Amino acid sequence: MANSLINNPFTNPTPRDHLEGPFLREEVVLANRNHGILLEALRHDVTPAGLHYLLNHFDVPYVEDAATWRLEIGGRVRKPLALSVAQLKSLPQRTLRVTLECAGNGRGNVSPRWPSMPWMAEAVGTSEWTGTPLKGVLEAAGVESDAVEVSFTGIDRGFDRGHEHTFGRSLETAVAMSGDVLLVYGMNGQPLLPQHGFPLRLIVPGWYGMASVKWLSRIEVLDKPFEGFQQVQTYKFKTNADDAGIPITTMRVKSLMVPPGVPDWYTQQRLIDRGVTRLRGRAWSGKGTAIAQVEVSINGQWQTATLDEAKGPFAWRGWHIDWDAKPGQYVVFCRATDVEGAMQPLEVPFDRGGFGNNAVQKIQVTVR
Ligand SMILES: Nc1nc2c(c(=O)[nH]1)N[C@H]1C(S)=C(S)[C@@H](COP(=O)(O)O)O[C@H]1N2
Ligand SMILES: [Mo]
Repeated sequence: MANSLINNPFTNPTPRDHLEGPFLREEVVLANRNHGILLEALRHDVTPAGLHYLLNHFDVPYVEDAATWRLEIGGRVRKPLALSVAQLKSLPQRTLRVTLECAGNGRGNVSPRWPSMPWMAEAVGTSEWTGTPLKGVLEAAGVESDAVEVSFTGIDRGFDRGHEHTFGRSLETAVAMSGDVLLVYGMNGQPLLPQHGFPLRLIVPGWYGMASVKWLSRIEVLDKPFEGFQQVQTYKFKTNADDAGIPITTMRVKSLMVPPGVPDWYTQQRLIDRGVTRLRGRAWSGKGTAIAQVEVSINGQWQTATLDEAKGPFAWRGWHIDWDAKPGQYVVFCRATDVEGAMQPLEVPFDRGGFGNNAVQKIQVTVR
């Protein structure tokens, strides 16, 4: 049969559209592959690696022998390089505690929702990432003066909306050259796990997760903007299909609560005993912006939470508050404000792709 007669479902996919109501089979399959943090694990300052959320567009590459891995640096550089992980490990080492959040976190609560990975609230985690600053490697390669962007490409490949591509993203040169962007080989003091980018990934502190390219194999310095699918065709805030969109960059201010009390298995609703109970959670923002305040609302009564010690500019901040709970039904939520004055909205902001939902997380609690 001639190729042209084969109706290729990848290059000619069924159109997707917004929907309400039950999750589709495709969304459930994605949710089974890409797990979130268990919200009780928000108790940990540093998320144990196995509890960190996971977002993979395609398959996790099988890297049998890290010794043969090379990171190529090319494009508009004076001296193209191909570095092994061992060579990167011999360069100045830096460990940064960084909270990562998926830009699609909260998509499942947007109405109508875009069919994709249906995150509710749990696509966030904090790790101690160890690597070497990208800046030093770019300087060693010698960035040409006409450089405008730097692109980063993994080795995972697949299709999205008819386009075959390898996962890749870019940063403006000035962002790439900020000393905080790291070429990472360690997570919480251990080698990266396969699903988190072994043997090498990028970490872009303060940005939503898509910027932190896993299985990083090529860096290209460009004299014009990068046109990769994941840069141009997605990760834009849009109000409708014709909207050119605003590129998604740094994280919006947000907070989450460790679910209080005990859950019901099926509904995951919460039950606590009367008396003083400590509510705890985490708050974070993007760009290294500190948290100024966390407020807690219990059936509409606002109180200011106590902030725990800050653990670095890019890591979430713990908070707590004591609640003398009386029997009844409650809706409990927390709201963070950062030092630039950005505050979480009470209502879910609409975005076409369900990106950037930083609305407060409302928890139903029964006190007995
Ligand atoms: N190569 C590659 N890098 C990637 C992705 C991917 O699918 N492929 N997903 C990105 C997205 S959307 C997010 S949110 C983070 C998730 O990182 P984690 O799975 O280590 O938590 O990785 C980013 N880097
Ligand atoms: Mo993501």
